[in-house]
Amino acid sequence: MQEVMVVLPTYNEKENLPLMVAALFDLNLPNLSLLVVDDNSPDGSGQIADDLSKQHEGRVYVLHRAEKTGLGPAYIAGFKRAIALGAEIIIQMDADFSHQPHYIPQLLDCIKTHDVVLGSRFMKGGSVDKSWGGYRKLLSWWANRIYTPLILGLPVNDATGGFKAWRRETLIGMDIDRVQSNGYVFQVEMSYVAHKLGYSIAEIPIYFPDRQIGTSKMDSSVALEAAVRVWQLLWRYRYLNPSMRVTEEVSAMTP
Ligand SMILES: Nc1nc2c(ncn2[C@@H]2O[C@H](COP(=O)(O)OP(=O)(O)OP(=O)(O)O)[C@@H](O)[C@H]2O)c(=O)[nH]1
Ligand SMILES: [Mg+2]
Repeated sequence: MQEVMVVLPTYNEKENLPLMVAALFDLNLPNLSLLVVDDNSPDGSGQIADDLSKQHEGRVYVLHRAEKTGLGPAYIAGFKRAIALGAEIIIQMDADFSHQPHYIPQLLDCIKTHDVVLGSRFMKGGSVDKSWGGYRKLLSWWANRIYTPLILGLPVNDATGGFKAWRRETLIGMDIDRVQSNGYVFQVEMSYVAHKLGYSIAEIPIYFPDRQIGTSKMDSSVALEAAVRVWQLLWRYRYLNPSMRVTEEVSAMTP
């Protein structure tokens, strides 16, 4: 059975983290472990993660980073550690329950036949929190489903979606150290690099509830900035093609 590792970035998630760990283990997937990536949260999430790691020895790992540098660098560091720990399938998800653990079996099913799977809010069957007003919903739908995919030629219905399953070979092949962006654009950049390198992307519909506990701390989340940065991605990766995949043998990630 393939080893699955959930990479869970945390910054001030002391209430959500124990609930999330319990919910993940409640899935009863014997080959599932998790890696918490904590950026020295002032609320002590890192200590809570260490305690959980002791409680669930060999199933909960913790990567402590000295300072908060944003979601992108936290994920890149987490992916590299998960690969070093031998993970075959890597799941990325928020710790605030906007990404609901019960979708994981579906992600795992789909990753058998695709190189990356995306939990999608804006495909048929997907949806966002019922409290979102019409304007917010429309703007987000347009940005994720029309604007970004159209500019980049990216065949996804949720460009900034951050609930994904990756095959180990996909992340290695993408040479993820190249990915520098943060916030919403990080999610776009990862999917775009995968697509340009010819990896197959599947989507499953998800319902995305707003966080119930804690506060948002996405730093570069200004929508307008993200909209401009999409053009930068187009330029930056204009020559990227499937012949440029990195193999496990020459990857800097696998010594
Ligand atoms: N390690 C780390 N985790 C982060 C950082 N920024 C955000 N996170 C975590 O990344 C996930 C997503 O961040 P959120 O604050 O929920 O961002 P968001 O979903 O845009 O905002 P909300 O709509 O308020 O939920 C959560 O699990 C956060 O704790 C960071 O700089 N470092
Ligand atoms: Mg959130």
